[in-house]
Parts: sequence; C-alpha cells; structure tokens
Amino acid sequence: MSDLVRVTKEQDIAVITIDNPPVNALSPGVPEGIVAAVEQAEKDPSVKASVLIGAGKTFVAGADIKEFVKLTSGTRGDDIGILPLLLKVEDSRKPVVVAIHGNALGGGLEVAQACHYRVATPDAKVGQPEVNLGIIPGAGGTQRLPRLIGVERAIEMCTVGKPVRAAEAAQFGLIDRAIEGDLLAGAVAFAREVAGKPIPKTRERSDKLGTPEQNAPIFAAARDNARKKFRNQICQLAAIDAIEAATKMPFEKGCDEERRLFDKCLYSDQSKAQIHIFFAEREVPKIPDIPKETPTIPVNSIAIVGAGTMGGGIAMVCANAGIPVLLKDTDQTALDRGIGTIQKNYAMSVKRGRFTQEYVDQRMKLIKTTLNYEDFGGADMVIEAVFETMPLKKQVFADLDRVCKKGAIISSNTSTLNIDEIAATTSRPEAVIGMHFFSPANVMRLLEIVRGRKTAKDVIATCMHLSKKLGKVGVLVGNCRGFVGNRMFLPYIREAQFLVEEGAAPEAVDKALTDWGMAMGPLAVGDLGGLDVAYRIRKEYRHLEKPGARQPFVEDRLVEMGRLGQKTAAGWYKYDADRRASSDPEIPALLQKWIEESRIPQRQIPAEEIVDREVYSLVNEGARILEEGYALRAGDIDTIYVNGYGFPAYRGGPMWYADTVGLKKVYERVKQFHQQHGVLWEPAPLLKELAESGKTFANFQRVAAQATD
Ligand code: 3H9
Repeated sequence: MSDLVRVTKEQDIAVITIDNPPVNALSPGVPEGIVAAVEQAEKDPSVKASVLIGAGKTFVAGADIKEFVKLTSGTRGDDIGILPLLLKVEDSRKPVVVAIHGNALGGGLEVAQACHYRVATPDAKVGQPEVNLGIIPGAGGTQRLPRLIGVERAIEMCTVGKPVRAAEAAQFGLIDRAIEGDLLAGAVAFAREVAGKPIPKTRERSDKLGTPEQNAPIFAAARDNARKKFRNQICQLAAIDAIEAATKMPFEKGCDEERRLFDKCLYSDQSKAQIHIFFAEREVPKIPDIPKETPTIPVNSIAIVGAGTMGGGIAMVCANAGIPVLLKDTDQTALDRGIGTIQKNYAMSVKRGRFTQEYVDQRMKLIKTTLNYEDFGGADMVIEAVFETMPLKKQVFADLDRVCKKGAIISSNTSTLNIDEIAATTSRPEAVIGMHFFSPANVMRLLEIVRGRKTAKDVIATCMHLSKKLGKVGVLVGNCRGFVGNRMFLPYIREAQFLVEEGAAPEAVDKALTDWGMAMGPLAVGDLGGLDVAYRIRKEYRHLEKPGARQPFVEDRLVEMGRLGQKTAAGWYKYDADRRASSDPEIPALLQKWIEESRIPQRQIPAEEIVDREVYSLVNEGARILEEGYALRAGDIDTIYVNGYGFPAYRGGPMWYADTVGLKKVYERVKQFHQQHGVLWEPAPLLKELAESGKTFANFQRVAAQATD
C-alpha cells in the first residue's frame, strides 16, 4: 500500500483514507493505493464493507494536473491510467461507500462514480470541471455520469463544468445520502446498512440513458448551444460526443471513445493554454520578497470613500465576503443613489436566482453609510473610490491620514494615477496601496494590487490574502502609468482606431477580434467605458508620447460631436434603450468625410491582420512591462488579461499566445508593422532578445526585484 492511502478499521468496516495534501489529487500512487486497499478489505473476512474518504479539508480535487503537463511536454511517457483501476474498485465483491466532504471534482467524482454508493456532507461540491482545463472527463466520467443522472444533466455538468452542492446532487441521484454532522460516522453506519446486499455497479446501469428518439433533440440542442456559448472551443463538443457514445455503445467501447476524445483535447493548444492559466492563477500569490509566512493585518471592517458605481460595487464585494462596510459620500443624495444602485443590483441577482432574498437582506445589513470621515476611526482598511483626478485623490488621502487609526490600510481604486504621489500626501506611505478593481466590481474577478515604493510587506500580504477572501484574483503589479492591464490596453485600443482610419469598418475590427475569441471587440469596449474617458487620458498624456508617434483622430471627432458611447446612446455604434448595440448608418459617412480630409490611403484589411495588429500590440507592450519588472511573471500578465479583459482562456493570455505562435514569428511581424506604421511599433527589447535566442516569455525570469515606480 502506498503511504498516500491508508486503511484503518471501524470494527467490521474498513476505512480507506486518501492522504495526499493539499487537495488529495490522484497523483501516481493514489489510485493504485485505493485499489490495493479495496483488495485488502475484500480479502479480510472481518470486513463487510469499506468507506473511502479524504483526509484534510477535501475529498479528491481530481487527477493531478501536473501529470498532464508532463504528458504533453513529453516528460512522462505512459498515460495516466486511472480508468482500469476504477474498474477494479467497481468489481469489488464488498460494497465501497465513498464519503465526500469539500470537493469531489474531475477524477475525484469519477472515483466516486465507480464506488457503489456515495454519501456526502450537504455543502460538499461535486463536479466535472475538466472543461475549465480544456479537457473532458477521462476516467469513465462521460460514461458513468449519464448512467447515474441522465443524459441532459450529464451534458450540463460536463460542458459547463460548474460544480453542484451535494444536497442538490442528492435530489437527482448522484449522491445517495446527504449526511449532517459527523461524515465518517454517518458513512460507516450507511456501509453497515448496505453490507451483504446486492452490489450495484454504475457501469451496468442503463435505466437513465434514454432512447435514441429521446436523446437526438437533446444532443442537437446541446451542440448548438455549445457552439454559441463556447465559440471556437473543442472540449465541450468532445464531451457531448463522449456522452453520446455512452448512449450508443457498450460501456467498454464508450470508454475507448472517451479516451480518444480526451487525448485529442489534452494535446490541443487550447488545453495547454487553459492548464497554463490554472497554474498561472495559483502562482500569482507567490511574491519572491514576501514569503508565505509574512504576517497579515486582520481586516474585519472596511470603509469606502465614494458611493458611485465603483464604490457601490466594491461595497457589494466586501459584504458578499461577510465584511462590514461603511460607505461614505459627500451628500445624502449621492449616498441614497449609491444604496439604491446596490439594492437594484442585488434585486437583479435574486431575480436571476443567484442569491436568495434572505442572503441579500443579510448582506444589506452589513452596509452602513456616513457623511463623516470621523466615523472611519474604527476601520481596518479604507478603499478610496472617488473621481479619477489627482487633486481630488490627494485631498481625500490627506483627510484619511487625519482620521484613520494607526495600522489601518489606506488604499486607492485608481486605475491610472501614480500611487506614490497619492501616498506622499499622507504621513504613512507604508500603509498606502492600490486596489484596482475592474468594473463592474461585483462581477469582474480581477484585482490589480498596486505596490507603491514604500508600501509595507504586511500591507501587500494582507491585500493578497484579502483578494482571495473577496473572491478575486489579486495580481501584484508595479506602479507604472496604467499599471499592467490598462498600460497594455492603451496601444490595443489605439491600434483599433488606426485600423478604422486605414479602411476597416468598425464592425469588421470588432468581429475579427470576437471571432478570434475576445469577449468584446475593442471599439465596443470603448463605447462601454465611455469614449470621453480614453479621450481625456489621450490628451492628458500626449506630452509623454514618443516624438513622431501617430495619433488617432477619428475617435476624438466622435467625442467632440458628443458621441461618447453607451451613455449617450451613440459612439462607434448606436444603442437602444436596453443598451443593445447596432451599426449606425451615420458612421460610414462620417468616417469617409474625416478620412478624406486626412488623406490616409484606404485598403481592405484582412481579419488576420486585424488580429495580429491588435494582439501583438498587447504582446509588445507586455514584453516591456515584463522586462521593466512591473509584472513579476508573464503568467501574471496572462492572468490579468484572462480575468479582467475578456481574453480567451483557451488562448492562454497574450504572452502565452505569443509563445504558442513562436516569438520569432511574432517579432518578425512586429518588425514589419514597425516599418509600415512607425515608431509606436518599435519592438520591445525583450521580445527581440527572446526571439533571437529561441526562448519564451513563459521561461523568462527577471533577476532584479519587482519594479515599483
Ligand atoms: C481531471 O480530474 C481529469 C480526470 O477526468 C481524469 C483524467 C484521467 N492537481 O486552488 P487552490 C493545487 S482534471 C494538482 O489554491 P483552493 C494547486 O495548484 C482535474 N494540483 O486551493 C495549489 O498548489 P500550490 C479536475 C492541484 O482551496 C494547491 O493545490 N479538477 C489540483 O482555493 C491549492 O489549490 C479540477 O479542475 C489538481 N487537481 O481550491 C479542480 N487542484 O499551493 C482543480 C489543486 O502549490 N482544483 N491543486 O499553488 C480546484 O478547483 C481548486 O484547487 C479547489 C481548491 C477548489 C479544489
């Protein structure tokens, strides 16, 4: 028996415990250990049944994802081989009851499906989240799950990948009993109840598989839906194919088909990219000069300055995490409006079934309001979310310095301003940090945590921890203009305008990018954020541009006409009362007039060029950021883009994507754009260096510490 799996006895019941911290992944030795333990129990005449359980805070979070990386990179030759081992568990002549707490995900749920009975704590989560890694269940899950819960539900679980609570899963037969209280004791009692009875094998069931006539419309609708919802992705369709095989083939043949489809997905660029993002997100909290043991400051109350869209959204994020919030604005009308918006947002969540009314009532109780800074004295942390101008921020921080208690963290939600300049208005710059939430704050997962020159390490460590508690992916970035995300976005947005000025229709630019996988096109994003915002930034920072840098002009004209985007119902597109976009017939005429005046030569621009210019503008700026040290790793940049800018996870983020294309090829294209379009396309020195030495962004290690200004 491996030391990853141990067997103890509760009188006549063998208790098989998987102990492979932190999440009991099915690393080499674990599945083998389970089989050995089941066989040992089978041979032991004093044992009537077994309970399989996980040590620590969870059952099994799935196959060991690191092993997949070894397989696809060629450092592991043989396959993962869990499937045949699970057949042995299922063939045991004594019942095996799996007892689930925490999570049973991916291979973890597949182990559970091969066991004869499943019991769980009501709040345990069970799911097949493989699609989040670009793969499908590969240990019989696509064959056993439909046999347990029916085709339609199995498709839902395997294509959407969202886990369900065990209490809910018990209602549709995936879990045999939800156990309140002591799980092991409940599972042992359950095992005694079933010992000696005929042993049910999931793979021999067919009662829930449906008939071809019943299934045909289900599969057709599922494929249709997957093509729309998961554009360009292969794994959701593969999961549907594998489940269809379960309905049409004997179990063993279905498993062969699952295996074929699993391999097709695993070795695809899409899966490699998604697995990269999985590990990149988990790498993000690891800060070289801030060890895990760095003490953190307890944050039990948060005060927010500014009850506008951002402040209100942040208040919801804090309340959702159970943290009491004090929301301040300058007058009662602004506060009332802010609270009104929060209530409206929560009401929408209740309507959509995301929250219950009771949950919302509890959250609303956590949000208090004030007009006075004097009430901030007890707050452990302050998040400033006022209008984005330096003089105003400085005033707010001077006030906060006066009222905040010693040891409080004072943060700004600025998206562009210099955090050191803000910190310098206080007597405690070590307590000041940027907390750049993305709009809408209660929806977007990304949080850029901006490290100032003097920010204390415990303040950084606290904010990194807090981000997880708030349900955000917190990425530590250095203090440069636009930080990481917006600094890269600026050239991206600008290039979209150049493309229009050279002859591409706005719709063609956006479509090329959405077809490629971006959640929204760049011009539609401009309309959403407000064209005046980008306009103001362009004017404010024009003096910092490289001499001779090309300036976009069409968007400036739109702003000057009062076409500011969604908020004025017209920008690059026009908008109806529900903010639905459509092409604006006025735009082509306006463009023609302005472009004729400017005499820029016009041409047809292929979609491929649109994508290259857009995506490589991100990559080139990302390379500068990486070299300058404002991002710690290429994976941090990818995490920012996937979580905050609608970059498709299946392309792995801009830096990973560039590695996939090959940096030599990317560099050649950037050089070509440099020749054609001038100084803004000057290749980043790091891109040149890595391309010429045959290296990748993923393996680039910066020697110096993270840049802070
Ligand atoms: C699969 O099962 C395919 C099958 O069909 C079989 C095919 C043959 N493997 O997220 P956390 C590490 S595919 C390896 O911060 P939390 C993670 O990297 C798999 N490592 O914790 C981190 O390491 P470190 C399907 C894993 O409490 C540490 O554990 N399953 C795995 O916030 C803590 O992770 C999934 O996709 C793994 N499977 O969340 C589930 N899982 O400390 C993936 C975690 O060195 N996992 N690690 O950075 C999760 O969703 C979350 O980890 C979980 C816990 C919700 C379980």
